[in-house]
Amino acid sequence: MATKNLSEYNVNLVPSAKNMRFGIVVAEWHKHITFALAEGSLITLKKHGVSDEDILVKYVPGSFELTLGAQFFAEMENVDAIILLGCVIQGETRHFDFICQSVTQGITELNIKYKKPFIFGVLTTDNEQQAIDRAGGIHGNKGDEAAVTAIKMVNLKNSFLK
Ligand code: DLZ
Repeated sequence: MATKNLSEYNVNLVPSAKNMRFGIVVAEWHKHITFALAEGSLITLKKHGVSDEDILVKYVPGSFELTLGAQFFAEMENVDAIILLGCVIQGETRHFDFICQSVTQGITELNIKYKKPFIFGVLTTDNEQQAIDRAGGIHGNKGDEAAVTAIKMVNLKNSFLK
């Protein structure tokens, strides 16, 4: 099966993000990957009209802490959506399963609890190369995809409020 390029999308289907405000939580584990994801999200948000002062970036130690970091954003900052960026690479132990399960479940619960978009920008890969390929490599950048998803979801929510 062909792998989707995470940075390719129809620009015409992305609404203007002017006046939207975003939080980004970045896990420091595998930071050569996650910082590249953050760079992708920043560039994409700005490309669609978000101003520098409307993008807040915070860091957590690992992907396991992304959920709580995002909850802090929801409770203490006035943001329309929060993008969670991490990278979990399969190792020799079952840590991978526990972290992936925790962050996936955590993000799902945050979406429901706060009724605002929390975007899953976590790479879960078998090895480091697969992660590099999706952090600005041959398969694009998951950070770009997460930013586009965040903009679309804020726009969707706003469409119900009009
Ligand atoms: C402990 C751990 C391991 C083994 N692997 C990863 C990983 O691949 N990606 C990641 O983001 N974090 C990893 N962590 C750290 C946990 O997310 C968490 O920070 C610690 O378990 C807290 O002590």
